[in-house]
Amino acid sequence: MGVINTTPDSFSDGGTLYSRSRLDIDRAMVRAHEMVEAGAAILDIGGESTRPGAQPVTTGEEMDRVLPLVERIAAELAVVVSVDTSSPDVMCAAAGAGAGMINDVRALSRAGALEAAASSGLPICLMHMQGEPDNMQRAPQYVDVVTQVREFLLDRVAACERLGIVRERLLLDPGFGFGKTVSHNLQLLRDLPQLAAMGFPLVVGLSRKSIIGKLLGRDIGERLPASLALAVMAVERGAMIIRAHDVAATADAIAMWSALQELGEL
Ligand code: PT1
Repeated sequence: MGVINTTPDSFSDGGTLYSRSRLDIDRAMVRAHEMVEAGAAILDIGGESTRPGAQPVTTGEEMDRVLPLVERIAAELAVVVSVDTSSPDVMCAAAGAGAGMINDVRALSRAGALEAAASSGLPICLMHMQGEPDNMQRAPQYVDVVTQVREFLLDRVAACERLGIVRERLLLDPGFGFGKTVSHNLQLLRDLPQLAAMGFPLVVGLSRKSIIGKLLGRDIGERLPASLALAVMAVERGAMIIRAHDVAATADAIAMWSALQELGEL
């Protein structure tokens, strides 16, 4: 899953798709084509930054950023378009514009989100977060992070099922970096097989995140090698979808793991 941020303040590639403070759709399309060429099966389009400390945006602003791009990618490219949103209105509009998946870091907790996602008919990724992006890294606390993330996700699955969303439409994500310390993130990665055992496809996003900065002292632009290591570790532990900025490099790293895997099956 390749990441395309349409926000001017993305943590990793903040505003690189902007020219004269306007989102440059043609530049975003070049990025989309490159990612598909490099092996992305899904492109995740986000119009609200959810990195630590980020401020919310209005629905109108999010719509203006995301919809034109969802529409063009869906029309031009053979790839599933995922819309990274918590807003029910954006979910409905994106589904109408050709989106093939909803990715909600708030796991459909906003008023109307469960209903909007249900009526879209689309697959949905439910992610765990403690707090809100604005404050989530202030003092994350868990008694047992793995158990609590698992129980939260199962509660959200149950909420989806009550609205008639069948399990086959759901993917789960532990939400690395969303209200978690370095130790919480490491415990989740170590015990990812326990989360995979819930029986849903797991989405994992660790690409360029601050856990790498905190452990290795690397700036954002120096986090690719560690991101690749984390991607392979996640796949090894049962992740099915890796959310990544550097699609070509990530696809190669995972292809090497796959080659070894296939040998084992001979
Ligand atoms: C993710 C994810 C996401 N991450 C899903 N969607 C972001 N399903 C946005 C940091 O610690 O992991 N899964 N959508 C980006 N959010 C963050 C969070 C970016 C933490 C950076 C950090 O640096």
